[in-house]
Amino acid sequence: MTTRSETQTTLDHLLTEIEHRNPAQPEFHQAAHEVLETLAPVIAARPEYAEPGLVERLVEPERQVIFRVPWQDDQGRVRVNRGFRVEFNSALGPYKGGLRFHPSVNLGVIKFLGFEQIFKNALTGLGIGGGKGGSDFDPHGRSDAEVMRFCQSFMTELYRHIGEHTDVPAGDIGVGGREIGYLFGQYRRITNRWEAGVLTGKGQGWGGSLIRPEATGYGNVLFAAAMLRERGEDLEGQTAVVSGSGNVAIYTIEKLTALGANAVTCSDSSGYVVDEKGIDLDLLKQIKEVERGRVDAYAERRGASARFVPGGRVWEVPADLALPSATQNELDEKDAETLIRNGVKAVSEGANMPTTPEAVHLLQKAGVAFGPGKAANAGGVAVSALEMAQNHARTAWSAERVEEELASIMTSIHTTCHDTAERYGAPGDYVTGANIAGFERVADAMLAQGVI
Ligand code: NDP
Ligand code: 2IT
Repeated sequence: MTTRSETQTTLDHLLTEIEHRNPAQPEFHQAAHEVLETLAPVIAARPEYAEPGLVERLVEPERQVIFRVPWQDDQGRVRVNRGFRVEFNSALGPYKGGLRFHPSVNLGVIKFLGFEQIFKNALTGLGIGGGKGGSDFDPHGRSDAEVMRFCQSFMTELYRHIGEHTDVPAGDIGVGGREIGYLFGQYRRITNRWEAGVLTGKGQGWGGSLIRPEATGYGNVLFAAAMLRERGEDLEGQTAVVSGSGNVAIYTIEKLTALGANAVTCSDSSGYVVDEKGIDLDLLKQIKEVERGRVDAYAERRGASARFVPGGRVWEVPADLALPSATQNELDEKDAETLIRNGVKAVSEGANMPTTPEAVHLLQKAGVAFGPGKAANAGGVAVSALEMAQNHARTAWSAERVEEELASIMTSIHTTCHDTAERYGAPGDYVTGANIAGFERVADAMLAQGVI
């Protein structure tokens, strides 16, 4: 029987090896550290998990595809971007995970996201493996026609790697309903198949699930509410700071407001808006979803209650709850200190890995309830799996039914993380609970399926 500290030493050696084998991938190293630092208790307690090669296989993607994406801009100039799809782990089901279009995308970013996705998808309990993809293409300022040509070129390579039983992409940063439409159209044209289950996040008239656009934000608010309930509180009357102003942020604000909280901020890469009356969602949706504008336009049009702070971060606005919903490493140690000083009670991650490791440590030490993204934002991919189920049965569920299923999945993820943390001697530590619970499900399937 190996002890926890011997197991941790083995995991630390593996982490050093991961850094050497995957140079210049800091985000992937960060994600691997964050998971492997919490697994010693379960590996020490269950000898089958100490089998040589199990964790080594888990940190190595099953397949990684990198491809050229040439396209023509509106002036007829040829542009060249890089496309990625990392098929990380299919022990539990077809690879599943979003596509991100953002200039910061590189292989390390996609690997961090794909690695997180393995555990997140396992936590949903819905039989989906982990994958992620995207491109360094920047959709900001591009016309619809340019975005369409880019998506068509991207799919002209990607189509050969995906399929309803193989790998099922969806949206992420820079990829929403418009992009999924263009991608689906090109897949259908190339393959001559109506294969609805090859992509999720589709439009409602052609195979998309009701509540998929809302699911990540709604789910994160439900997760935050469950954490508060553990402390004898609820959302009613709480002030919340939300970062981002995209898909996740908008539906986070919508659910917070519906449940009686006051969401007072949103942001984009230009700065943030604080609105003491609470964010006016109709106005925000008009600016972001219809006009594809910047958040300063919100402050200009809203009147006296709102102001725009160029370049600032929402974490300086005093609040009971913080829901980071933009991008990785957007909430650092200094931000955590500010939040703690201002009396924050809970931080729940809508984005993937938005909180730096140092900040997570500070928040947990200060007794703040901390919901890691792989648990808190799993509602999006969970409803994607429900979309696949509807596509497979050639049916469409009502919004009420999907929302009920989402609520029950989020409650179950919360309970699983909470109870697992307690079982392994870390009560209240949702990071440990989520990592161990996700790991157990994937590791059991990998062990049963042999060395592949
Ligand atoms: P969107 O593209 O809809 O919105 C992204 C928002 O974040 C925008 O306001 C954007 O501002 C801001 N943002 C993105 N990158 C940066 C950056 N480097 N610096 C500052 N601001 C930035 O994406 P989503 O809402 O879909 O995704 C947000 C987060 O949620 C991501 O971490 C994603 O991985 C995660 N997530 C998404 C899910 C989904 O279903 N969509 C599911 C689970 C997690 P700007 O326009 O100025 O760039
Ligand atoms: O990070 C995520 O979970 C997503 N971007 C959603 C993935 C999906 O397949 O719906």
